[in-house]
Amino acid sequence: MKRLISERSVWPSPHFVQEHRQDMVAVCAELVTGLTSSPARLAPKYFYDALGSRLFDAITELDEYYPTRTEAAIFESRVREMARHVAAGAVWFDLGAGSCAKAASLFGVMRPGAYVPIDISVDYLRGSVAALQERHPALPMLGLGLDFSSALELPAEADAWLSGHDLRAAARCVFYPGSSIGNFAPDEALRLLGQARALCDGGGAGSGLLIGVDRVKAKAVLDLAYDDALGVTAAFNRNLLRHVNRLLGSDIQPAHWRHVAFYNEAESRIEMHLQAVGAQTVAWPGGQRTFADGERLHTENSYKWTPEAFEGLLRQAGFGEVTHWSDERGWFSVFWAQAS
Ligand code: AVI
Repeated sequence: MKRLISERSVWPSPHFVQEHRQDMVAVCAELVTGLTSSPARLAPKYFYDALGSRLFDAITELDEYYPTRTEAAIFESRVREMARHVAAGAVWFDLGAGSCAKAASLFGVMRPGAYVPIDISVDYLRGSVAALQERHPALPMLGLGLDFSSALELPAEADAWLSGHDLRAAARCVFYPGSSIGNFAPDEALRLLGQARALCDGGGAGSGLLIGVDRVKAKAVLDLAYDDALGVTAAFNRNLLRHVNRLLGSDIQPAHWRHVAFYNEAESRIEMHLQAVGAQTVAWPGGQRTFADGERLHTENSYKWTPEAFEGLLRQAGFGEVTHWSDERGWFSVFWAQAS
């Protein structure tokens, strides 16, 4: 006991580890490759500068954008059933935690043993985790700055933190709400789910993945959810260009690009593009590209799944028993996938 207390005191809670460092040379190279590809493309991760994150929060309040409130209602009404699957005392790994609000709303029923929010930047987590720690002073918390979209792997310091809290053998719950898995192409989603399974395997019995998934539905509903009447999603899409200008030093004129979003039924995905209004040349230090009138720049895919197809993906990733809960309209599902 004495040993435990002194080891724990080495880790004041919350503790933070910044694993990901933005490499500006690599970022610029990636942006130039995207801008000069045919068709041009920019990765959706560049939506989320400070203004983009606020615009996304505004999207979640729109009448047309049903996923956030539908998922919240599923959690609210089914959390007790979910708690029969998720082990009390589990270490929760919250992927893309942001404000940490979704996980925190489940703590009362789920009773985690530790909380590990993961986001690309620890700076973004600092404020939210500090406030959460005040509400849950006894819950060990570790904020991890990690770009899990390229690889979901715990840094050595996180392993040491778990050992220091005697949590190496505890069950693990990988929590990935918000249907962000839809922003990965199926092969990339499979890779990420496989890594989530490996993360679960590092823990004890009863580990698994709790994940929110947006479902295939009528095209009219999907089209509106990504092209709202107020134009908030259009602003979110165009803001990517401002962010790219800041990162790359380019001179793209957001006003000269039109928001285009539609459900591609053959691919089961929403596609978001920006379409050039008039021919234009975009320049950046060391390069340029001319876009013809009407030419498109691809900014995001958001894949929609049937429960059967997503369960198949979970099994392919190595998960065992799968359970899911959904809303009355069958628009959204929350899956629990047991690791072993
Ligand atoms: C973050 N992600 C789940 C959102 C989605 O629905 O694919 C991003 C988004 N793009 C436009 N609206 C919302």
